[in-house]
Amino acid sequence: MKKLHLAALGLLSAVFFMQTGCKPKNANNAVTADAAAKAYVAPGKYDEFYNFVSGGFSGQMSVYGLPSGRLLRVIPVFSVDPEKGWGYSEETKPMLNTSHGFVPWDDLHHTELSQTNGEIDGRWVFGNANNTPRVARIDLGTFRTNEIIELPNSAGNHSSPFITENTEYVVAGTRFSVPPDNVSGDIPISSYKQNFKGYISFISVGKEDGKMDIAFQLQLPGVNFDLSHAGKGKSHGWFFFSCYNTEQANTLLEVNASQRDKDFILAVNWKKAEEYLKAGKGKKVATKYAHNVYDEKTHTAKSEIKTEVMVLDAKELKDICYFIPCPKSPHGCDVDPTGEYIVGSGKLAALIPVFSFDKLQKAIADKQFEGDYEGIPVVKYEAALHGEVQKPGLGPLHTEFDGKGNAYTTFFVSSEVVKWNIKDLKVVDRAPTFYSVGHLCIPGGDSKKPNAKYVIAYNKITKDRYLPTGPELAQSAQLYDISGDKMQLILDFPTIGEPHYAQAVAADVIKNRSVKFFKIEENAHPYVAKGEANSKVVREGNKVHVYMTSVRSHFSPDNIEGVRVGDEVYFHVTNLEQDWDVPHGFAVKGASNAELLIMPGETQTLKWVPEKSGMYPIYCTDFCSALHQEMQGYVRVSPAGSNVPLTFSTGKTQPKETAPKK
Ligand code: K7E
Ligand code: CUA
Repeated sequence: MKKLHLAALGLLSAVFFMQTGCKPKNANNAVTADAAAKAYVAPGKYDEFYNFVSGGFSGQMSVYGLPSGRLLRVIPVFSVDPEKGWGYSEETKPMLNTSHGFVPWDDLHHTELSQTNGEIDGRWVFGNANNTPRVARIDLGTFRTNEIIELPNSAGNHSSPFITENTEYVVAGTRFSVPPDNVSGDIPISSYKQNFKGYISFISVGKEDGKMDIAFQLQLPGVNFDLSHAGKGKSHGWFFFSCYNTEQANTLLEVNASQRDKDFILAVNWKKAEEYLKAGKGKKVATKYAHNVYDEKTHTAKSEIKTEVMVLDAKELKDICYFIPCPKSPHGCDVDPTGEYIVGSGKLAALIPVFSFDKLQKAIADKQFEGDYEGIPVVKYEAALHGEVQKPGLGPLHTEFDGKGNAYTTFFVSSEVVKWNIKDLKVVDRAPTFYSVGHLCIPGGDSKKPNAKYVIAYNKITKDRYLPTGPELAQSAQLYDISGDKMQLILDFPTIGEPHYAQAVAADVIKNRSVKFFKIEENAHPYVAKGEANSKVVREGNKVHVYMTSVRSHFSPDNIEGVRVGDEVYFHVTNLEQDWDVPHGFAVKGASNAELLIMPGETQTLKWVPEKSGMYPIYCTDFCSALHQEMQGYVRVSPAGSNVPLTFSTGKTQPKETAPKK
């Protein structure tokens, strides 16, 4: 009895601790009177910034306007999206192809905007897939995912898709070390230390077209790579990765990967790696990974399985990689706008170490090593250290910069954003978050030129902040004005999925590149119908191809007969509109598929395999005109072997006949 009582007391005090740990004291008066005016964007007025926010386990990316917090768009990336037909239309299915086949979901943690000379250039935004390792490139003309590349020898791609200052490379480091693809993974888990390896991929990005290719992979010891950021300015040519589980545990990592006092930040000299590559020091290794590209002319994606990747062994090629000790399971790994300071955030550490690039270079030149870790030199902690921020808060995770010499770090456990001076390492301000903040974002906050008007905190817990909605509550974003000395909370809004990293940029960098519609004369889709006169239905064996057009407010054809049970029907719908913001939708009763949402000038295909004879309505799903509700039609399905002729028509009482193709 007494024991039980004590246990209950222990639990209570644990709950109490968690609550006081989570909930900041001044929660009630956190918003001041002028906050509403600062976040107010009048109806019809544009926001000042685009904010690209990762969707976490939703697998998507969402786009908000700031400072209003208005949701502008959800961009489907790694997860199917019936709202837009993403992953349901024949044209987009190949985008989700992998070496494991079609994977309809993933977990997107980080967004990264492309840069030129260390400044955001507004061309593309990249996203990582944390489950089945992939990197996606989204075009910021169309706000659509244009390319996805899978990563071999990897499992969980977390320290990604961070980029170099001219978008030369997007990186991807494996979160789980695993046996490489060219050896059997069917081995005892207990053989981790002998057989598991960690890989980091350097994905090259085409200067003009953005096309991605794996330039090389680095083979490293079997640890968990967590986050990364590229050097910039003076440290351009280097990349920094945090890693944990240097204990190489394979079970109960919460205990077993927290044994060592320090884990590492890995410094990679990628210019050196390029030299080795040129000198022929790489090895081509057999593997399989998918590379999927969406073509804006054919409006169709192609998936290719690649079978080789170039690997550099960091153990043999000694001066590519160096480990820097970093306290207690580092998470965030952030580089300041000058490229001199590298901030490591140990989740369990009571301080924040800040490393100096210059000191690191000197330490390497002077061989100030404390030994090696599986053949990779370990630089002495003090030799690379600029200094430590003392007692900043509890549970540091991520840091962004304002370009005025300040860093802003999130604290998950103490639920706050803390502003500190990079040079003297003194805390200058702190603001509570509601609650348990993960990432944060300052527009351009990881570039050479931050635009530090706001910081946005992305929170994991919103208990008591919004109306209850059952067991799960939305995650949230909180916007702070940081134009003055003190951070000022001005807005709080729920988000899509679970936001991790986000990036923001002045609207002017992107808004004028926005595509308004696709030119119909440039449409090179093999099943396009460029005008109603070209609409038709063609049978090829059991495949029925419908070349359909849509324009306000009818489909052509809108009456089809002669389809049989057992047929595969492909509705290739071309949207003939040549005007902004006039998509048409397309749906068929009973189809085990989503709708299509076809942009002006585009062709998209819905595959339908009718299983019962009968009458099947089709209709437009997007309210496109006053007579949108009239935008409908019928498909008659007859039993297998029926001799009802294949006919189609629009606005005719006598459907015209077409000769069945042989
Ligand atoms: Cu800190 Cu996946 Cu970037 Cu989330 S990670 S918070
Ligand atoms: Cu087309 Cu509604």
